[in-house]
Amino acid sequence: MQVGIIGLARSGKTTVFNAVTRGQAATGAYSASTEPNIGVVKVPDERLDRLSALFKPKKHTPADIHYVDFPGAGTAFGKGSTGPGSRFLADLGRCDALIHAVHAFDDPAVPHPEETVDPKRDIAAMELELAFADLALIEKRVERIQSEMKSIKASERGEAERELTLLRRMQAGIESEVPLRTQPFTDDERKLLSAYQFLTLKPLLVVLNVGDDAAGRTREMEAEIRGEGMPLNTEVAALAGKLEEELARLPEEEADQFRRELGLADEESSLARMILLSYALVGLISFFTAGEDECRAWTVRDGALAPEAAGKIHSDLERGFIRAEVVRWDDLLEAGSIAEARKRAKLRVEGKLYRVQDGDVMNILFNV
Ligand SMILES: Nc1nc2c(ncn2[C@@H]2O[C@H](COP(=O)(O)OP(=O)(O)OP(=O)(O)O)[C@@H](O)[C@H]2O)c(=O)[nH]1
Ligand SMILES: [Mg+2]
Repeated sequence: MQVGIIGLARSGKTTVFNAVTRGQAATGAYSASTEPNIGVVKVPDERLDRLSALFKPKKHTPADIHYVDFPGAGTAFGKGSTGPGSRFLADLGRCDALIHAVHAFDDPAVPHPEETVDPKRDIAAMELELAFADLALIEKRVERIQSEMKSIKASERGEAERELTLLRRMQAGIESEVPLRTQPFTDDERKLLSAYQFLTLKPLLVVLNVGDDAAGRTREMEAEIRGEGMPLNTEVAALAGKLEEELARLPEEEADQFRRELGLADEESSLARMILLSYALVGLISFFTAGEDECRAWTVRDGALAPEAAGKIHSDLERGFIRAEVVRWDDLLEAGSIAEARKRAKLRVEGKLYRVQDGDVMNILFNV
């Protein structure tokens, strides 16, 4: 899974990125880089650990989340935000979810580009920016279909018409301020849409980057924003970015000690919290592949069918998908081996329409 971090210039994107990934990317005046920072965080999963204990594989590979921190410098949009107006539009499109880092700290050394600190304004502005990018994408696609309409076969015309109708419905929705995240789609429509990279379709986590002095009041600040009504499939998390960045650089014990001294001992680490929130927000589940070579966790969206899951492993497996052998992770542990699971009729053979369940261990049979 890939999560993109966007926001106004100097809102603390890189600071939040460092806090979450234990990264060392340069921030502030030193962040002259014009390329995104990329950090990988391993997702802890006890089920995978237990599968590895059984198979003793050569390789143990947890799922990971890639965080991409887009630079503020060198972007085309407005006052240098890394929103969709930037040259990173295509990169943003490839993200599974977005984190919007919002400047919610007051520091004269780091003035807000709009001069005042106003998270609600910034949240609304970014939402608008994302909506505009989607409208532009819809328009382009509509024009394309219309120009192709004359030359396509009569048998394919129906499909093109259906797509046009869908795009127009989406457009009307966005124009009346309903982001794609909250518009209803059938499974078929979703499948069609997955070929495009609509930004308001992506789950969004708003991270309020608050000052150190507010570190103990993060829950209150989140509640205040939520009270205003957050759109569906969005979440808000407040984080004292700079403080968390510093804590993330310390050995765990020292960081815990610090947290106690600051009266923050009850708070989960920002790292754990962001992983959980990102996962829940995107609606992800994990499935496993297990054997003597490798035990590995994979992530796929909740609701994905077997071929889509297979495609996470390799595109050939999706293209040439024949069927999948599936066993629940705990059934496999209890049986002790695939062969024994098969004997106990715990191993199922599933086809293209199988909806993958969280905790499935899968073996994909394919032919390309
Ligand atoms: N006081 C305070 N300063 C912060 C906080 N978060 C970030 N900063 C400072 O604000 C400046 C900008 O932070 P960055 O993380 O580089 O912001 P950015 O959004 O990545 O900036 P660009 O990539 O240039 O757009 C740095 O000097 C940070 O140290 C915070 O919570 N409190
Ligand atoms: Mg930055």
